[in-house]
Amino acid sequence: MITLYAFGPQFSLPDPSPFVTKAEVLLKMSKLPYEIDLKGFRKAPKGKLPYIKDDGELIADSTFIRRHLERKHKIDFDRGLSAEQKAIAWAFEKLAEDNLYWAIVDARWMIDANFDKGPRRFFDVIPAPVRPLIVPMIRRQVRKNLHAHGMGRHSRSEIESIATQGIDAMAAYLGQKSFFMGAEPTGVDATIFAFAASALCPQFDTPIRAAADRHENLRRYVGRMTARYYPERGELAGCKAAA
Ligand SMILES: N[C@@H](CCC(=O)N[C@@H](CS)C(=O)NCC(=O)O)C(=O)O
Repeated sequence: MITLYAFGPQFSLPDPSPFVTKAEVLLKMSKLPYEIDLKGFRKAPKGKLPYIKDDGELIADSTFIRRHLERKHKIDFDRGLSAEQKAIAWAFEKLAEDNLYWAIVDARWMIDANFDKGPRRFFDVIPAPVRPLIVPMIRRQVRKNLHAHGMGRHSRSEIESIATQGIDAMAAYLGQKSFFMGAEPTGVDATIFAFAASALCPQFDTPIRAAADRHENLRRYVGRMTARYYPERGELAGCKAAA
């Protein structure tokens, strides 16, 4: 049995981390049995979630989790795709993970109203007397991370325009297809779904959400992915589960 180390459902999402959701959808696609452990963050090999334990072996990072499933369990997530389609899928995946992600982090962590109803709640589990020390410290660290990445050096409106362009590109490429690369889901859908749902998350009121909300095809796509991979949920990120 594979163990997926996760944060656990929050903000009406399967997980606040799109990377954890991506890893979970990949596990669901692979149809391998897995369980979720919410207590693994402190022992994370790369200091981040997700990671998995498979037969005693720890694999950190959603990209390497996918590679592990492909190699060890012979799962072909890109069945039927040409080399050109695989290249496009990889480029969109990294657009979401290495660019859009940081705009979402900025919106959730740096806008006070979003922080208060979102990430601040992560710290409800630590004793109240130390919260006033820990919470600003972690928030400062996130600000540093944003700065180191580069996204944090832009003005808020510049960040939002970059995020909007990424979302528009995702929606344009999806077009009227059922899934990102065609009629059936492939590996990239785990990522696009996770990030589209994060962008659409109704908990956070941001231009990023407005940008995603403008694309009916993206909302219907999130609903379609929800129906397939989280059928127990009637809706996710404000999108009705429907095939
Ligand atoms: N490249 C990693 C990114 C994972 C990641 O950024 N995880 C974040 C949550 S979204 C995390 O665990 N952050 C904790 C920290 O940086 O302390 C992957 O694909 O899994």
